[in-house]
Amino acid sequence: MATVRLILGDQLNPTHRWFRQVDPAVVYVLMEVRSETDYVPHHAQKVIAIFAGMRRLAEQLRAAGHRVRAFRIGHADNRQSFAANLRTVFTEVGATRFEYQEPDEWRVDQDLAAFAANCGLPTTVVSSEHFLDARTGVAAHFQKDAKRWLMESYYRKMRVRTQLLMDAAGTPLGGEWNYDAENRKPWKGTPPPPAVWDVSHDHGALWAEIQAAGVKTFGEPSAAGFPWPCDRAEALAQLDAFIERGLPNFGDYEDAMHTTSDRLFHSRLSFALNVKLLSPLEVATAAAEAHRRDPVRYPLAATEGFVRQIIGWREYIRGVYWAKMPGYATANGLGHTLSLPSWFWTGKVKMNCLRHSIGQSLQTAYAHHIQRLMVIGSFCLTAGVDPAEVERWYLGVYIDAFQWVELPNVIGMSQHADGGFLASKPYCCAASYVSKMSNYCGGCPYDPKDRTGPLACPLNAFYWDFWLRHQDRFLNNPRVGMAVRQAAQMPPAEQAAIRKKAAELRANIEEL
Ligand code: FAD
Ligand code: DLZ
Ligand code: SF4
Repeated sequence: MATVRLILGDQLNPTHRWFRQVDPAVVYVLMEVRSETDYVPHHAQKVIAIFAGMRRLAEQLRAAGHRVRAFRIGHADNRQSFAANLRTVFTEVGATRFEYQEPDEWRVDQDLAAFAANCGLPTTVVSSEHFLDARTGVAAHFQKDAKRWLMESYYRKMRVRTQLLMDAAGTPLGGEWNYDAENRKPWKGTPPPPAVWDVSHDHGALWAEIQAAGVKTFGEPSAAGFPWPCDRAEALAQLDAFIERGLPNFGDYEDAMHTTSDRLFHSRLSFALNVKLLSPLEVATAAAEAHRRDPVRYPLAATEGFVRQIIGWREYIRGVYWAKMPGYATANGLGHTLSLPSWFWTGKVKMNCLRHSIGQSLQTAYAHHIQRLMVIGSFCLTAGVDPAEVERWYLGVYIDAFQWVELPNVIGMSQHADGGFLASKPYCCAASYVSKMSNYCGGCPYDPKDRTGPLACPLNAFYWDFWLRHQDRFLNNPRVGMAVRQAAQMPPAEQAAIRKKAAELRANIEEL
């Protein structure tokens, strides 16, 4: 009699109730497999971080007395897929029961359900005990046939449910639910960004194993001085460091970008959260508690902004994913078909904002929200890149990219490919925004003030051409109607020059 329990690469929570009791009749299985490393090209650091985390959890479970069967990527007995390896283990241990935690990815969920239906063993699916809400919680909150689900309304419900940043009367602290308007300052060098809280692992041997197994990756592995946490203690130390050093200025500079700091005051906790080393409730509670202790050092606007990302956006995005899959993956509401430029894989582009943001992503597997949304994503949206190609790139490149969170952010928030279901406006910008929120334009060969000249910033022609191309769709959108009207009221000659410039840029997209 043996129960086999599967632990996926993003289920590294050592506090899960599974592990509370040692039971010699239970065998935990973790697998480094090619079916997971190869379904999209992955950044080297993402593969290393997931494998390192799985190995550390396996070690910890063994040390606590649990039975563990771990498949390493290069081992001869590894049949390189969940199903094939599970069958091996079932035979090895004489399995009589199979259990797994609810997967977060639609593809894996489907595959495991199909496997369970055919494996001949009674199977139980248990909660991963990570999220605040059920997969269906967001869908249940909104009207079924609503054209748009507004995050803000769901977020308020989550504030009430968690009682975070609420006063005794049941109203939001400070009287407002959302302080976003206070959180849009550019950063000009002061206050200095906090000393970084990265760990520094040497994963040289693991990286050699990954390469020897033939796993194809891209990006800088950083195997020496590897910065991502691989266990809960390291993740908790990073949470503490963020609260202490980053949170006080998180709000003010949340939207700022600068060549001298790849993160400014952002937490870099997304990897630890997404592989479940940290729980969203403990992260949001730590921030709210800091504000309660010292509201001067931890302003309400900063704290509320951070808490909203975790209990609002993160949960809402997950609910949209489960409500809209599998069709969401192929949504292309604006009919965009341009191929992703090859420099997304090399960073070799002259546009300084993109060179910096893509180069940083390839080097570090990380970019913060505004780089993802308003530089890289906005370029793809206004140039008209096929959203499925954009989605594939984002899923591979970022350390925190798991499809349940990545896909709605790319398809919905960034590429507006879902017809505006998730985002109430297309998030896009011209050079004026980049110039205001960063120092990128200073080191750029293009002119941020010009729209159509030979050295005009490409973002400008793409931006205005985007509104011209899609004016019928967005003219009545209260959030962007003004920009659309501005484009529509330009003299015909100027419109023609913008369209011509954008077409030329598209034709020469590899040379930008
Ligand atoms: P912080 O700015 O410190 O924010 C704190 C936490 O809030 C993050 O760690 C994250 O868990 C959560 N959060 C913030 N914004 C969002 C959001 N929009 N959706 C969900 N959670 C959010 N996040 C991912 O975790 N994985 C992805 O693959 C991913 N892809 C994205 C793609 C695009 C096009 C965009 C616009 C955003 C994407 N995000 C993704 C959301 C966000 O950009 C990252 O969570 C954030 O940049 C991670 O860095 P951080 O931990 O320093 O975040
Ligand atoms: C992303 C990833 C990678 C690169 N490798 C593995 C792996 O070898 N084994 C594993 O269990 N999980 C891996 N993952 C994460 C999965 O692709 C997938 O995203 C989650 O397990 C499903 O939620
Ligand atoms: Fe980017 Fe244009 Fe500024 Fe260059 S000028 S950094 S391309 S916004």
